[in-house]
Amino acid sequence: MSDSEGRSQTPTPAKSVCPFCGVGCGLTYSEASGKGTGWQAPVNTKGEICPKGAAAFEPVTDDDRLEQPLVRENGHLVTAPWDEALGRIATAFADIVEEHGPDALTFFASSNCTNEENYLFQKLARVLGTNSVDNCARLCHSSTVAAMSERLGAGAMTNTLDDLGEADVFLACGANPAEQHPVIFRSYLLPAIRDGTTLIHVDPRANDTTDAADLHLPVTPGYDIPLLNAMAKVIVDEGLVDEAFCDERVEGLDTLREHLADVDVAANAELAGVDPDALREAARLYGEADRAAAFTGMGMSQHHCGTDNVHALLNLALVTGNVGRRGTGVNPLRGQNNVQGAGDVGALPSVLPGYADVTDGAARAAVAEEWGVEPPAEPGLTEVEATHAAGDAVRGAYVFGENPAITEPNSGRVADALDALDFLVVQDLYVTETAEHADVVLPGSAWAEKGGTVTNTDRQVMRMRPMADPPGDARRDLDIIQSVARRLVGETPARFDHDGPEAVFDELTRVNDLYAGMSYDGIGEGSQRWPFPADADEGVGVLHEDSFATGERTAPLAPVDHVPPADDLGDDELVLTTGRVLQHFNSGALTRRSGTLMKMRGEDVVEIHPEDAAERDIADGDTVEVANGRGSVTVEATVTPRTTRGTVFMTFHYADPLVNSLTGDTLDPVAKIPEYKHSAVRVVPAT
Ligand SMILES: Nc1nc2c(c(=O)[nH]1)N[C@H]1C(S)=C(S)[C@@H](COP(=O)(O)OP(=O)(O)OC[C@H]3O[C@@H](n4cnc5c(=O)[nH]c(N)nc54)[C@H](O)[C@@H]3O)O[C@H]1N2
Ligand SMILES: Nc1nc2c(c(=O)[nH]1)N[C@H]1C(S)=C(S)[C@@H](COP(=O)(O)OP(=O)(O)OC[C@H]3O[C@@H](n4cnc5c(=O)[nH]c(N)nc54)[C@H](O)[C@@H]3O)O[C@H]1N2
Ligand code: SF4
Ligand SMILES: [Mo]
Repeated sequence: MSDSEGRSQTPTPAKSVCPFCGVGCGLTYSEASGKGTGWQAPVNTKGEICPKGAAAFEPVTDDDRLEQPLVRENGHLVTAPWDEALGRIATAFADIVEEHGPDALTFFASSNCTNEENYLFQKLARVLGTNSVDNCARLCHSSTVAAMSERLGAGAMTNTLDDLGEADVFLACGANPAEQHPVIFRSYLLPAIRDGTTLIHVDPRANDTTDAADLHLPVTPGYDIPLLNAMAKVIVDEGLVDEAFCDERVEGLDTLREHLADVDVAANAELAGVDPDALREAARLYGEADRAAAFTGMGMSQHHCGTDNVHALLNLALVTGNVGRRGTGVNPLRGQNNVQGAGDVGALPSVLPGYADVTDGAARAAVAEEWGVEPPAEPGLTEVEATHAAGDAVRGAYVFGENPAITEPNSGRVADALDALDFLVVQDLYVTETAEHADVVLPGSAWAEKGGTVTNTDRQVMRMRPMADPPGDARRDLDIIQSVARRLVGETPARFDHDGPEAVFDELTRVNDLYAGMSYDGIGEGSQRWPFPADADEGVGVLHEDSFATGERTAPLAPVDHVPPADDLGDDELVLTTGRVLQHFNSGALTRRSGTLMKMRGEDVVEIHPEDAAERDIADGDTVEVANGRGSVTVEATVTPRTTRGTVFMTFHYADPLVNSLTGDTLDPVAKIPEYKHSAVRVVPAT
């Protein structure tokens, strides 16, 4: 179909990248089926995709897409011309800056959007005079990145998808790649497992990943440190330390040994809710392997001790010499198709493009040379911190491609915070639950309506290509950001007039050392991987081979102690942990609107163990109330032994039940990530 201006929502096939997870599968349009189909791209080399990829064109052809800007009039959102919507933003933001200074503005960038869009978005924040720009990497792997950057000098996957299959052992801790990174699981991990690689899965609930595991440790949520420390103790006691590697590449082995001296393996196993013999077996399998690769996910990162959780895992990898070689390492499987890139291009409050610290004067000067404006020197607010400051220090927010009303913790508080802002701008495809609080809503472009680059979980920069036009008066996100910026920044020398994404990427390569030397032509239909040194064709594969990314030959060990979860557990209470399923994505903004995916999984359930259910007179299929002091939801119970005793599980993919009305907002002190994976709740039959 085309509209009167010749815009077409019927896609024309082109080689692009899936808009959902960080695997980064090549995706194009099948004219035969009207669905997404894979092409032979850098990651999915045989064109394989998962059900979300197949459904990815539904938002492109959806009649419910936002087609006009909206502005708030007498309490209601009404359509308005672009000029008026942009004018209102310019006036409101200028007033806020004049009255309260630029740090009263906050910018939520989008890990669902391109490097070019995020680069210009963070540039806009900084040219306006604030470093308060963040993206929802904060909510997923910020703790992982904090621990890994401190210890190894880089927060990204140490290894590549291609070499991981050489591992003898996979240790997956708090990650469920069978559902969350399906093409990595099926095309890279499962073939190795079938070929003899042993999979150890540490997860409070059995899921599709566990089904492929040789050993399952059903840890109680929040108790990974006791478990990992006990594994380290077994490794140290049983002579499984790689002494040669430690001599050359590791510091602090004696201190770690002393710290572990008091650890009682059986007591730690009991605390963590796992069988001590199974824990010992896991330690031996990992410690004896020639090559062991660890994967770490949200079960580790989303705790108020998330950074320490990852430190405990890094200790294991370092003492056993499992870093810097093929088939080893510590590998965070990243979230959205461009969460890696959003950080790489500087959409974070404490770093500039390429992770240069904002407090580093030389780094600021280097950026100023390109922009003509120097970014501020003080780190800005993180997401959640910014939400908590809404109405006080923060008066205006620009939310680009995120849905915090559903996804930030303690949603009752989030809704109040969004309403407490003087002015909220949301740029999205739909009138989302967040947009309902907005003063101006800008209609953006879906993935298949734009070009640009995204960076996947193993650091490969790939190109997206447009296949359709945005519907109605909706515009490409890059054009929108440029228009807003030109209205807001006035007479500064900073450029926001690039002729398309390639010109923005060229500028990015000049200010981001990791991307230096990359180009659209060089990427072509393949990928370029960071770091991208001048003498490499494809970028560096395995990191930390001869020296760590810190520049040092050695990395320190970091002894850590158990940190009790923020919520105390009352006698009749259970632990609620939250996560994901294959068919839906994050806030569900796209997947809840997909007929195909809703047919596969229409509504949420709470998974509860049979003994916990029996104690509460709950039968499979009953409607129950899950509640605590923060909120309450009503949901159907699935009684299943796959979740561990004492723990219940729900997803956060639905607006109703809104699981984040139950989660707490205590933050990890280093990374500021919330504790999504442990909340105390009562579960009772609904009356
Ligand atoms: N299908 C699908 N795929 C996705 C997404 C999606 O929404 N849907 N989202 C993308 C994003 S943004 C991200 S960040 C990634 C996340 O990918 P994952 O890290 O795999 O995501 P989760 O399901 O949140 O958490 C993983 C597992 O942690 C377990 N867990 C809970 N608490 C604990 C604990 O205390 N300790 C341990 N060891 N495990 C625990 C949960 O039971 C769950 O199986 O997925 C990406 N891919
Ligand atoms: N309880 C609980 N809560 C969690 C988590 C958990 O495990 N448990 N996980 C956390 C994690 S890891 C993450 S990453 C966050 C995710 O939190 P969010 O980023 O808030 O969630 P998304 O659903 O990915 O939001 C994407 C938004 O962008 C819009 N969008 C998609 N594509 C485009 C585009 O091309 N252009 C524009 N303009 N808009 C677009 C979508 O419509 C949607 O509204 O949730 C966090 N919240
Ligand atoms: S595995 Fe991830 S990137 Fe690949 S098709 Fe599925 S959602 Fe898209
Ligand atoms: Mo995420």
